[in-house]
Amino acid sequence: LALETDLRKAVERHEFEVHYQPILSLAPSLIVGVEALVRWRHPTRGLIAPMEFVPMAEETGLIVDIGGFVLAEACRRVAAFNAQAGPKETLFVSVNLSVRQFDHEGLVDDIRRVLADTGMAPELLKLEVTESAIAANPGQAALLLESLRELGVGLSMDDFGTGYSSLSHLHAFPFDTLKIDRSFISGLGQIGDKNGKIVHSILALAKNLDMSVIAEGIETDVQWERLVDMDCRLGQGYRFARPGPFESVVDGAAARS
Ligand code: G
Ligand code: G
Ligand code: MN
Ligand code: NA
Repeated sequence: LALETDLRKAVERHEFEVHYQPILSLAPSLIVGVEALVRWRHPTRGLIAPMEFVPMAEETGLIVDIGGFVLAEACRRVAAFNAQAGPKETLFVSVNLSVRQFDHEGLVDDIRRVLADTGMAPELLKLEVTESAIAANPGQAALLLESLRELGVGLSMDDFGTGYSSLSHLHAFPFDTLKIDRSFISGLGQIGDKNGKIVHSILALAKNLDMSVIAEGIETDVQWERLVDMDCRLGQGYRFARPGPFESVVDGAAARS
């Protein structure tokens, strides 16, 4: 397969880069963290989005190497930023973990080493895990997530509401943050607005469970206002910033606030 061969070469040649999307406090809007999102800098095709290669990277297991790179690079970047930032200006960084990385024996040690090597504060690293990653092997996931939690890092359930049996997962796994999937944010403020009730319920649930919430995919002022009305504290989306190189998104977000 052409893509698989290319992807193997890309890993050897270090053709990946990390873009960042700001995560903001919503009232007032202020950058508080970033989500790391991988891109492939292909020698002839230019910048390739993860949708086009992450599935193949997961199938082949190459995501273990790629994910390791993303983690180290993101921690290096954000730790360097935090080292020169004031105490109230430090950022957290969210890194997506693939289920294939769960199978990798050395994951916890790798993360511990990255934290030590980069000087990244553990409490400012958040690992994003989807419900489907957990559903694949709940027993293994529970043990792994507990070990990660012991490192002092945060755990976010990504794409919340799109997987299944999410409620039992919330209860059984040590997540501290819920990321509301953007499919629930998109209809906010539109006629009918069923999503408003769902988002409202998710916020109440998270509050009862003492979890933070991040709304994903905020694209409009109306969606933003509805979330603030519902007391949703954190969010990300094109309304504020698209993912981009670290310097540009962080400077851009600071300039707008
Ligand atoms: O950046 P973009 O919106 O195109 O991301 C699309 C998808 O790719 C998202 O579901 C995101 O979680 C996933 N993704 C982006 N970066 C990474 C990464 O570093 N590791 C993993 N496992 N998934 C990623
Ligand atoms: O699946 P995950 O939540 O990790 O992926 C984040 C993805 O969502 C990235 O691909 C990012 O580019 C995308 N994204 C971020 N903000 C918005 C937005 O406001 N609208 C849409 N449609 N996608 C967004
Ligand atoms: Mn994510
Ligand atoms: Na998500």
